[in-house]
Parts: sequence; C-alpha cells; structure tokens
Amino acid sequence: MSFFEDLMNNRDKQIMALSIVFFVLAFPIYFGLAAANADGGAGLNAVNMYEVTGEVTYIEIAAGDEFIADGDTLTIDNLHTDSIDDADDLNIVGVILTMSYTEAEDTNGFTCAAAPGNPAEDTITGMTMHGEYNETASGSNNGDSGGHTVESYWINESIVGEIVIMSKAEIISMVDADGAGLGAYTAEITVDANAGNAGAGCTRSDPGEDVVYKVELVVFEYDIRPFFDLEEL
Ligand SMILES: [Ca+2]
Ligand SMILES: [Ca+2]
Repeated sequence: MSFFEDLMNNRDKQIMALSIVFFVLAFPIYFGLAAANADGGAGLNAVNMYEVTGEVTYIEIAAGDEFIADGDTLTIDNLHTDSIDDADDLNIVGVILTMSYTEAEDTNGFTCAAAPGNPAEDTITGMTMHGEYNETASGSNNGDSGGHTVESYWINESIVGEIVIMSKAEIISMVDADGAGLGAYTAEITVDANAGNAGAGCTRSDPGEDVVYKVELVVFEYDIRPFFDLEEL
C-alpha cells in the first residue's frame, strides 16, 4: 500500500501529514515575515512610505575665546576626525561653527563720559572647510552683542523628520555620509570692525572684536521606519 492510499484511512498518518504541511508552510511564512519586519516591511529597493527620524549628537572639536583685530582672520586648524574614538563608526553629516560676540569700542576725549555716542556694527564672518565642502556666513553685533552660526552639511538633511515615499536604499543614500565626514577640518573667523560716532570732543575707535567660538561635528544616527497612517488602518 502506498503512503497516499494508506493516508486515506489512517487517522494517525493524516494528522502527521497535516502537521508536516503545517510546519513546511508555517516556518517560511514566519521567518519570511520576521525578516521583512526587520527590514522595515520591505526590501531595500522597494518603494514604501517611510518616516525618516534619528538622533542628532554633536562632538566638539574646537572651542575658544579670541580677540580678533580689525581686518584679521583667526584660523582654527589641525582639526581631524583621527582624534575622535571610532570616528569610522559615526555618521558624521556636517559641521557647525558657532560664534558669539559683544561690542567693544574705545572712546577718547574729555566729553566722552557725558556724551559717548553710539557704536557702529562690526561684521563677523565665519567659514568652515572640510574637503570640498565650504560654507560661510556673516553676522553683526548690532552695536551691542550678537552671534551666528555657519552650518555645513553633506547629506540631504531636508528629508530628516519627514514622511517620504521612496526606497530604503534611496533614503540611505541621502542621509548616510558614507565616510564623507572623515578627515581634516578648518574654520576661519574674520572681523571687519567699524567705529561709531560721538559728539565734538570725543572720538571712537574700534580695534576689533572678541569672539567666543566652538566647532562641532554633527553626528546623525538615522532611523528609517515604515510609516503607517493610523487613521487609514
Ligand atoms: Ca564697532
Ligand atoms: Ca568692535
């Protein structure tokens, strides 16, 4: 008697056969689903609705407080990711130069105590350089105090925090620096000072400005999750 003929009238064998069918079908389905879930519900190249989130952290690579004379440039160099532990494992996506400054002008004359006049704005220009990625931005002290930042990114940061319809591979190509953040960094700060005016008997001069600065690398640990609109479920 063949297995199949036997099966027709043998209850134990029927149960065994059903069990075999169950496991043969269930295991690949189970593991297939588990793998798909681990991959965000689809393969790397499948287009889906994804939410691009993640955690941003900053690594300070330089900081200081320098008086920069009018027309002079402070160069902050010898900055390199070699000084950071396991930099290769970090997704370094940008660099930020943060500057803050007040206003100091000198007054000279016998009427200054009574009528010191007003200061004139200085222009403080910051620049970051990393490989082919240069960025520059200026700010002014508005006659009193101020600050500004220079932000340079080599990823497409516009999709961070957004819900997009793309493949995972496309998103990764946009938010993963793929080593572009490794290497040397330089920052420059230039001060262009202007002296304000005062009344007769008082002159103002502006020798430069004191700038407090820091240079930070931006590390982005991205998280790409399938997006489900709960209202549509
Ligand atoms: Ca000034
Ligand atoms: Ca000044």
